[in-house]
Amino acid sequence: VTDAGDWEVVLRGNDRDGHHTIPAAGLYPHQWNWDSAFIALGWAALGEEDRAWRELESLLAGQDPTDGLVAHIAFDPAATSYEPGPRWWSGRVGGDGRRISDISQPPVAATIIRVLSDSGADLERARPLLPLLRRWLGCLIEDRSHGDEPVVGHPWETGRDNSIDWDLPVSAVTPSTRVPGRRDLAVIADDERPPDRDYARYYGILESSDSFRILDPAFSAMTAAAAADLSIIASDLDDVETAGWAFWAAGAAREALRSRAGDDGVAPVRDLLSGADIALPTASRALQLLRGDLDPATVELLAREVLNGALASPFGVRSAAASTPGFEPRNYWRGPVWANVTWLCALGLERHGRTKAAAELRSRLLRHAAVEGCREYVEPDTGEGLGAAGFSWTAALALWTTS
Ligand code: 9WN
Repeated sequence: VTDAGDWEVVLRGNDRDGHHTIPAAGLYPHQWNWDSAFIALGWAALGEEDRAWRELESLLAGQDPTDGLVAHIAFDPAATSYEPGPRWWSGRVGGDGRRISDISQPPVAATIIRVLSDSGADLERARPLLPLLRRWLGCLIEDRSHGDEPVVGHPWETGRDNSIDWDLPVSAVTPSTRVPGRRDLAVIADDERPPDRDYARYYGILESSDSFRILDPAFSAMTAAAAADLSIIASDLDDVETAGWAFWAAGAAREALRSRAGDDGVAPVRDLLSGADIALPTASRALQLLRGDLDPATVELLAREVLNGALASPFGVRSAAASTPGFEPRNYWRGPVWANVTWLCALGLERHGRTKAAAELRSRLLRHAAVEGCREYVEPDTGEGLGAAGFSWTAALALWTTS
């Protein structure tokens, strides 16, 4: 069993000079975007509020000053073991001089700051971050958008890399013939990671950047929530201008989701290249619990799905229901349970007033985090630990949940 002492050891072991925390040693040696946001909660739970803010500050210091993008990876020049490394991207450099990728990740940082502030952290520390958050969300909701939802240009951008949701659009991509050796497979078993066939297409998108363009309702819901949370923290800091813009942005993204939702109130994935709507029982549904404007009937439906329906697991929320064609209970985002999805769904439920349901999901998250090795993801029925060991956000979210 893994407990608070081990979770703390994981975070301290993955700390890089008090600047940022890597997701997992051996597999992910750089700073990742949404990882750092979740990880900040772990530092705060350890009583290290200053370190929590530094995690968020270093994330935003890597922002591209030209267009506001906060990339999915800010590269550590000392780490060379990860592919695709900086040479695969266009040469972007963050404001702090680090090389960064050309794609983003779900912008949960603003939501994390609101959660920190709600639990008593000194919000004054967020003041210099407000313009950076505003530019990042502006880049997603205004500059890279389709009907007020962010256009997602790579499966890595969703954070749910090989989700079954993207099988159709990924299958239309021309595979690259220049895929470097799979370093991830030196550390993780093949059947827990995407196959070479998928990687050839992930690199294919890097070579032909408009070959994957989708709307991910989970990414959109997290963006809408981030904008709503930015509006609240900006207003708490008397930054009326930022608060006003963010309020508008949250409303626009929510309205866009609402306008293309099905009869059950839940929006599908849309492949913008083929025009197909893809409605599968995956985490793309569950994460829409973060939409503040859901009708009570939709909240009830999704609450049932994640607590005792198709997406429920004793260890949290499944990345895909067992009934999804292509479900693989041990493979990455094609079925296993991930702690960040469970935690975000709990937050959504709590914000809809479903306190008991949120508490139940959090107790399942702790069951995941107690699995030997503090693993990246777990098998949804057995709780078998999978992927990286010593995974930072699993540790951080467990520390936060028990603090
Ligand atoms: C690509 C770091 C990241 C997470 C993602 C997860 C995985 C990377 C990879 O690891 O993606 O970004 O190499 O597989 O899918 O959510 O942020 O933990």
